[in-house]
Amino acid sequence: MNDTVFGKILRGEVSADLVYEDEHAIAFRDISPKAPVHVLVIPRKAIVSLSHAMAEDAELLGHLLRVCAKVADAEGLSEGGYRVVTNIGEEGGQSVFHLHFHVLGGRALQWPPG
Ligand code: DGP
Repeated sequence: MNDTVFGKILRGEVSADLVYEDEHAIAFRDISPKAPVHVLVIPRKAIVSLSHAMAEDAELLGHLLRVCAKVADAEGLSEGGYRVVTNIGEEGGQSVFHLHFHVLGGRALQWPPG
């Protein structure tokens, strides 16, 4: 079983500052924010990373991106712009092995990332 701290948040065993939830996804504030707005959007389904998503997850992946945009809008980021990132594997900087999209904004973001 792919149990992670995000699994614990989904089960209510670890508390989180939830900003959105529906049947397939939840969104909550990152514990270590890298921007004034830093929200994580995760599926309820335990998928390890984008690399582990299957063809049958295509609709869910689209939904998660729509949730990212919805959260960004609710956080007031749509006009100024924002970034959506998913880290994959060790070299991609992934530390929690439950698929998640970072929604970052509220300041001018640099490119390329480090
Ligand atoms: P990544 O490095 O891409 O796997 O991002 C994992 C993010 O998860 C990282 O920015 C910190 C955040 N995080 C880790 N543990 C917790 C937690 O218990 N609660 C919350 N809200 N965020 C967490």
